[in-house]
Amino acid sequence: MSEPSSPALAPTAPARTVQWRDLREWVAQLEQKGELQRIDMPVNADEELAAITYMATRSERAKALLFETIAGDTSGSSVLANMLGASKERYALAVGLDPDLSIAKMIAETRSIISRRVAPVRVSKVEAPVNEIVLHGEDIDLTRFPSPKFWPGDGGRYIGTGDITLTASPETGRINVGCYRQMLHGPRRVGLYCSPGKHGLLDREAWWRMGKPCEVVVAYGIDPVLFMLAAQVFGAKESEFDVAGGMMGRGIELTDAENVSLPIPARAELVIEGTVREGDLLPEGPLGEFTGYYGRERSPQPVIDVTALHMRQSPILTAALMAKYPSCEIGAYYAIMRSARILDDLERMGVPGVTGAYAHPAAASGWGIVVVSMQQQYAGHVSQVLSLTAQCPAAAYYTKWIIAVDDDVDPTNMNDVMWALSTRCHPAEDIDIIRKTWSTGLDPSQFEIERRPYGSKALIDACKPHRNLKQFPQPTLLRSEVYERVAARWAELGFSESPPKLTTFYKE
Ligand SMILES: Cc1cc2nc3c(=O)[nH]c(=O)nc-3n(C[C@H](O)[C@H](O)[C@H](O)COP(=O)(O)O)c2cc1C
Ligand SMILES: [Mn+2]
Repeated sequence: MSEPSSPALAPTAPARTVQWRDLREWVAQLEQKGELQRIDMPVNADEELAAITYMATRSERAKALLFETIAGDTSGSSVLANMLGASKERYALAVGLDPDLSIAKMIAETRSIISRRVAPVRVSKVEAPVNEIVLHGEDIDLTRFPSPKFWPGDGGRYIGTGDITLTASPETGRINVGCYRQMLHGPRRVGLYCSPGKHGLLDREAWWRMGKPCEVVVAYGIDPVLFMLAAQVFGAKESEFDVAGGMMGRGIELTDAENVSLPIPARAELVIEGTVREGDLLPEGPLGEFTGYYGRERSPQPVIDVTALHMRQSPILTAALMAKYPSCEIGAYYAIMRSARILDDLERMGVPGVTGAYAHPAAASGWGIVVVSMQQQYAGHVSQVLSLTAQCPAAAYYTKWIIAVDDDVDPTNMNDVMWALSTRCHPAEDIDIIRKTWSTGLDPSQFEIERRPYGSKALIDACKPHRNLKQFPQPTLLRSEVYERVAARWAELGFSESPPKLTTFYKE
């Protein structure tokens, strides 16, 4: 057996400050740790960049890829792909954790990291590195920058995938940070796709109801913390900049814009300012998605009119490939953060006995399956944990399979989970289905598009049956004295690595 799963309570870790301030410094760290691969041969942004990224990332251990020469580029840009990807090590480097921690420990640490808040810091325009070059109006030509077309069926070139988009609520003034895809239409015209309910969409519609255009600021080369943060859901009253600052242990540096009242991330690589007017639509999409399929059909979507551009010399643009695991940019970090938030939700509800949770990234980037581990304390406990996990805010969207395992099973270890499913679960008795649950049009398992928002969930009890806990056979475990004796002689026996850590042993 492997290590037991993480404790349900978040440890009170000391506040950490990451060792880098922006994308460039983070890339330098990656290189120093052997986590960066530079590609200096010319690469075409049209399907070739994505093909190289997809092929390299068929292995979970793929490095971040810095494409230094994009064929035909006249802007001096390079493109960073797979910046986080399936790598828990790069996730750890981005949030200041030890890359050697187990996934279960990273989930536990992440719970404390995402609970911290540090307010942004204002810097003057002249101090802001993003203002090395500032362009206005007709001097701006976004077609000069590399904008990948990822998949053969994509509807266009996407300048924005690994991006952050800022909008403000006209009612509260609260600034939202979201990651929304952006298809390039022309030198100063960029599509902005937001799905229903997203804050960027709610903000822009609130401006339009007042008869005003919606101001936006978008950064296309962005550090991994702002990127991760922008793709997470926070409440409409929370400051997502404060969360990002908390994750870095340092306030996010912001500066004033030229034309809009929103701030500009001062250390970003390439930033645009603009407005989105009601009724100004152009055909957008589709784009190959995190599900491993194309998402929505091409449809008319709002367009940003770009009025100012800020950039550093030789900017590094961040591109996020959406694909089947392990090739998806939102691999490791989505799974870790979602698992942390599921544990937070279960703790808030006061569910006893939960010892760990994992939303495995191979299940459509952590959306499809949640495994929860627990110590059974009373009859009906497993059913309670399964139902509450299935519908807690952090897990309710999309998740189809909720699997409960005993606390001797590590939910992050799929070998262990399959063992539990195969030896402790009796399908005829241990599976319940809930229907008409919260899902998405991106799930292709129901063919009729209108049905897709209504999902269903299987609750799978892969714990030892509570009625027969006492009679349930002991697993084959080592006697602890024998384990200790062998572990002490491990090197002498000719093994070069340290002995495996075992924590559960045979009981007389
Ligand atoms: C690479 C990437 C691309 C994304 N593209 C979109 C998109 O085009 N539209 C959208 O609504 N959400 C998209 N998302 C998901 C949103 O970023 C996510 O739902 C986030 O919570 C949105 O922020 P909000 O909660 O402040 O609205 C994308 C996420 C990632 C990581
Ligand atoms: Mn938001």
